[in-house]
Amino acid sequence: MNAVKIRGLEVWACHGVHADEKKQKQKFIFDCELETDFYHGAKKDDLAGTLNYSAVCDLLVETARSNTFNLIETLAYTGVYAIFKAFDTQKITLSVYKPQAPVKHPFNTVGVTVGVECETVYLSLGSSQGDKKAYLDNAIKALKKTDGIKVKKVSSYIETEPYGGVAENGFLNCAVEIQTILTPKQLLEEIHRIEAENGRRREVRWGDRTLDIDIVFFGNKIIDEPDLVVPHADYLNRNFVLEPLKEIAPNFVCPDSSKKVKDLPLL
Ligand code: GSY
Repeated sequence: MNAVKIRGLEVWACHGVHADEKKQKQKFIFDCELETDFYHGAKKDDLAGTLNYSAVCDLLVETARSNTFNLIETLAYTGVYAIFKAFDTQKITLSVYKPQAPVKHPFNTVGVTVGVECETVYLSLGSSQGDKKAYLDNAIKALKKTDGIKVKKVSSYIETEPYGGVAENGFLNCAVEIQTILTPKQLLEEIHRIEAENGRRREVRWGDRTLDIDIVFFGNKIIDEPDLVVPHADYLNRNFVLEPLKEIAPNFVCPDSSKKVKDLPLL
């Protein structure tokens, strides 16, 4: 494991619940640890092969100075999202300290820590109502705009027959590879938000819908909870999931079977 570390980065900015904290700058301190593979950067002695800690400091200072938050929790998450967007890193740990916080007792400092890990996730998108292509396009745009998500690959859009015996319209389907620092439940919340913003009603199970986004794989995780099953419970029976996945992730190893996606049979 390789990591770039920043300790004690000082910035004067306006964050706090009290009105005067929003006007009067006070001191905030960042500690940051970014997991990244700089083996080749070190071997070539080349800054391009690692994370530039000075650029990370610039980004954190800019994030702190250009916002005014009530909570250092929000400042910490905003910093984490900014780092994730700008740099290639597997793991981010960011602490924010507020040594001049309005606490009526002698104290050293107060602070919070956010720790996240980056996972590769495969999503299956489908639409069978209205302007189907526009719904898939909108979903991809919304994923790109979501904090903590980077869209890496999008498959071709394919026309498919309705599956499951309830929906009547033909579907347009695709698969999307994202990298995310959200947890599975946080990602599910964002997916539900994007579906709702695109007119999705949860009325008829298996029925026609403007937009459906399913999590097929979440890294190597196996999840079996009432509201989330990963890998997707029925993906092996759905050519409309497998075909686009074979296009963008042929060598992904399915965590439930250890088979590569390219070797999964179409039905
Ligand atoms: O769970 C996905 C929604 N859905 C689809 C779909 O996306 N494509 C096809 N072909 N049939 C479907 N039936 C349902 S429900």
